[in-house]
Amino acid sequence: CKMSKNVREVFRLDELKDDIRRNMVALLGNDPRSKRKFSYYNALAYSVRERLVDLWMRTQSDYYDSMAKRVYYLSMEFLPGRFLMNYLTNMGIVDECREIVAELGFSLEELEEEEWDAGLGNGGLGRLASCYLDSMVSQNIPGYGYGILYDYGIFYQSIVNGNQEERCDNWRRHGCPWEITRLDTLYEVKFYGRSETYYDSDGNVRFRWVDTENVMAMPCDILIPGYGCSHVSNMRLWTAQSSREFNLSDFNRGDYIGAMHGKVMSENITKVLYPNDQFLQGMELRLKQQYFLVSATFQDILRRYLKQHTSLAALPEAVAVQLNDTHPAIAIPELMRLLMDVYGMGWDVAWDICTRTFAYTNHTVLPEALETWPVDLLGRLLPRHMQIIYEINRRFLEGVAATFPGDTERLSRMSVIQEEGGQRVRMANLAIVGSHTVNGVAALHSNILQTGLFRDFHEYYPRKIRNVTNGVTPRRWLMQCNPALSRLITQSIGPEWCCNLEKLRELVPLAEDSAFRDAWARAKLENKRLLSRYVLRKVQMGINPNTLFDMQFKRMHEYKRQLLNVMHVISLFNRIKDNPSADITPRTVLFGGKAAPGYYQAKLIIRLINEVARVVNADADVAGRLRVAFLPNYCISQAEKVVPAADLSEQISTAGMEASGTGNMKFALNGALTIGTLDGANVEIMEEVGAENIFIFGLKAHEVAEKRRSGYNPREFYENDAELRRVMDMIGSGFFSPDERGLFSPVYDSLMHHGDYYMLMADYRPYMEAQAAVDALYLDQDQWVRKSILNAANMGKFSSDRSVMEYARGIWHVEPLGK
Ligand code: 26Q
Repeated sequence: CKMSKNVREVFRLDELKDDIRRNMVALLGNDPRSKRKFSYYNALAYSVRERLVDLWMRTQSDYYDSMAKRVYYLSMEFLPGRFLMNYLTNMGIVDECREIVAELGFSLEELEEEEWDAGLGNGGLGRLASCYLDSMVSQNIPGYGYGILYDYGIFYQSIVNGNQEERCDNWRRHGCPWEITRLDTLYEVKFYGRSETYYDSDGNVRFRWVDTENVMAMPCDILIPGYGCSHVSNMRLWTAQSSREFNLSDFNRGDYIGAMHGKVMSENITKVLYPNDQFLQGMELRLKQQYFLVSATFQDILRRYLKQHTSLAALPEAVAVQLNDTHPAIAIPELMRLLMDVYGMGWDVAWDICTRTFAYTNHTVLPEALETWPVDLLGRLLPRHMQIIYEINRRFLEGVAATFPGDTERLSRMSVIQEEGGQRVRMANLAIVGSHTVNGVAALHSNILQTGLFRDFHEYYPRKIRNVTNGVTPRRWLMQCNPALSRLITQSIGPEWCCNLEKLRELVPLAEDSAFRDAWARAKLENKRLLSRYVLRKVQMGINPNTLFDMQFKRMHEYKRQLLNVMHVISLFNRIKDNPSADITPRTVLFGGKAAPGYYQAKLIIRLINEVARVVNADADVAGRLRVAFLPNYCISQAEKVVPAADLSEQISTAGMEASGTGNMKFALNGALTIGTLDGANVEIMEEVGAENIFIFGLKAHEVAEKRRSGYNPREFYENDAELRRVMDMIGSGFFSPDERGLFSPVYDSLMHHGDYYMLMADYRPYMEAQAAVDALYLDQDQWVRKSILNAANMGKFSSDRSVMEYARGIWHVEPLGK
């Protein structure tokens, strides 16, 4: 579509092979005759990257010359995965490169496999940030990602005797050809110390932050090429460097090792990504990471702004800052501090600038994931910010009290400071008060924010809380990961779909064309074959591509209910054992996902999946009809293999708990049918594909809430459903853990004795019925394939291009730059 120019010329493809050889020698110091794949991957990567630098600089000077408003996407996590194929895809040179690489004696796929994932995030929130960068730059919206360059990304998961083990992800051990380190740009970030009052020359009271411990922030840029490459942007990731004068007094006193200790400790700030998703532990180092990101980023933002402006008054017209959850919300008091203490503004002017600059995206309603920081911790690490937060809160509560006189309960609910159980700062409240717009990530979720979690705020600021439904980039999540299907789609409706995903609607009539359905089924089967080979390599298990591939890949969490899926698997097992000649639809049930290292229950469910798999896969009666596997180390590059091969996508969270989900979109876009609850974006997926093309079951969000209120009794389901009872008793009695009978008692107990908070027992029977409908439909391949096509065809809404344009027009107030 946009790929009109002659890419051979633009990217000097005639010279690419020579450049690869040159980089082998000059950059990597390798023998050009070497046949090491890793060297060739690197040499290719450098040769590709150098072809983008010009375009990047041109893009940046376009932004500068047009004085375009810039978007800064602040996120503690980005999850880009691998870069090589994404660069080639967006440059439009995949096929050309494949030929050149073949002439060098390699396949592009084998070089691709040499790259280690950039796993600088936990899951959905980080991947969303990466999809949004792709969509911003592909649509000429001047935007940058700002984050942290962790030395160690999300841990590497292996499975040993059925249990998760974590190993450190030393992802840059062999270097990273994509990063451009700016050794010469350093910003100082302050910590600790105290806030001091003084009088300026006009006699006004002012504040300064003194006696601080300082750490330097060094930027490292990674280019983000837009599709068609008319624009190239970057993410800027910060790494901590000790400051040169660190602990100078210790050096002077002759305490060399003591002084070095301080230096080393300060560089720890960017060592490791916290592997918790949806759960908070208040660690000082985490708060340091957050402020480190924010302080360095704002120095960079203001430096860039002040090159073209003399006053900060127009900052909101030139800069939009999106806070990816509350993790960077300390940016709000930080900008206040800069405007007042460094640039001398008064409170009201500074506050007006602040609230017109920030917008905040909420990604969760789980109470255990809402960030709060102890006042004493925050006040010790960032004393001046703590003062500013108190003042923000004082003024805010004054306004609330004026609107709702005498409503002290409301004041204590809305306060930025939580008083019960020791004072804590509620980062969500701070982010709402300091932003002009707050958004949820799917229609249902935004509704829950308005009427539940942030209800008081919605009453006070009736237009502040809105919805922007998440999306995924069709470049990585269809074009790049699924060449078989992409080729078929392009042959049938032309290439425009990848920048205008609504075009996929043109596939709808083709669902009635039997030749097209056959071609669709062939592409799907090819992907399933490729995945089968991968599974064989990874877990030494053969799976049959002609069975129904039933997949649940996502972080392990009780609310996502991988356990409910296991309960279905056990039920199928029992049915086969009871009636070995039963006519059942052959299935392969695949799982993947990491559990936070400290999340005992989630780790136990991984163990249960593996023990159930062991029993099921070894059983002769079951052979050929049911197989179960857990694929270790789910990550972006694994998702790119799994997603195109799925027949059935499991999206079965307790209604009201999954903010959006984005895996649901990726699977459906690649032609999987969804089995799911009316949760998160599943609701909108159903609206788009039609209720007849999706398997929806279970309690609705409001029913979950009602049941919680009126008293939910999980045992009732146990007593009234013999099949469920049998499943529970097998788990509880050690059927799957004969050497350790009590191993899974905590799983049993959580449902039977601890209230079954996620209501698996209530949803078991409806889920079983939905699964029966899946089985029946799969037997009618013609109908199945028809629905598979209709699913992909109706995913247009879930392009991150659409999401980003909604942010751009409705929140950031930026327009695509003309070109
Ligand atoms: C917070 C404080 C300290 C340590 C860790 C954290 C932390 C880190 C990551 C808390 C939460 C997260 C991640 C949240 C997340 O990924 N949420 C998901 O966001 C997706 C994108 O909007 C949604 O699709 C998912 O529904 C939501 O679960």
